[in-house]
Amino acid sequence: MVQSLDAPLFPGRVLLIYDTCYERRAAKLPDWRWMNTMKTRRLLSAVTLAGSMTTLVASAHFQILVPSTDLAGADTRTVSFDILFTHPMEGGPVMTMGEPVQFGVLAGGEKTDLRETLQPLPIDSQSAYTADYTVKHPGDHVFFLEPAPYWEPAEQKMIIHYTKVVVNAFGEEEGWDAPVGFPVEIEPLVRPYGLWTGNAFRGIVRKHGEPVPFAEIEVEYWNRDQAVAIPADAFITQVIKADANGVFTYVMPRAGWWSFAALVDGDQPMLSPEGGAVGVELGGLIWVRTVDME
Ligand SMILES: [Cu+2]
Repeated sequence: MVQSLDAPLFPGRVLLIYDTCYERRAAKLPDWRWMNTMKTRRLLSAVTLAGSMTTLVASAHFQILVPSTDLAGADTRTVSFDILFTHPMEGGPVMTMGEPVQFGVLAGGEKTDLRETLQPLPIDSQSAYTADYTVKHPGDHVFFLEPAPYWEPAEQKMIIHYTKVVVNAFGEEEGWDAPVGFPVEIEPLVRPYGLWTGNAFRGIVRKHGEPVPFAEIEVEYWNRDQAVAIPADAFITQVIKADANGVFTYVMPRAGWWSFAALVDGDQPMLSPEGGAVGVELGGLIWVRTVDME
């Protein structure tokens, strides 16, 4: 979600370049107190970068697909999912989700369509979902979601975040690296569950199955209850690049859920709700959980 500002910014003229989410958050407030929020400070600092071309890292959207556990067992056979589109490190706002195109599980080499299990669960009046799944047999379960394309007017592009998360059942470790077959997908090079805080996560970014050299990956922590203070905007989204083989590494410094979003451009433009043909951001996301050593 990097946006180039190649138009000159004229002094004395307020040029608003922001995520539509901000607009919605602002609309909920009775006055201009929201001008004091961090997001607005980021906006204003971008505006004051007058003159030539600069780069604004817009707030990062992430598709959340987070289960109640990554380790299903006798006491946790039923796994519940949080499914929402938001900015996980900032703790919001929530962006509305259309009806998902795919939601399913890949286990034992077979895919099962789980769309019928999706339950609408609006958050802050925005469409989001939950779903329950009871594991039936041991082994790795790769849950996957293809959300409806999301129109981001501020960036004039459609966004599709193909998202997966792996849940192990009853300790049989088989299948965690099986590809879902998304157009862009992260192949984990680390077993993506049972991870300690401080472990490194590694993966290969693949587009149509082929590694993507120097792919860009955004990393965010799901900062539930805003437990982590954000000292400066640069801490919200960690930005890393893959190497020449499409392989990336990131060390996760805190217990909780982490998301890795490999971002590539779609091959084909899409029609926006406003009518024009626009570019498409394709994300390949994987969520992993870290646990503190006690
Ligand atoms: Cu957003």
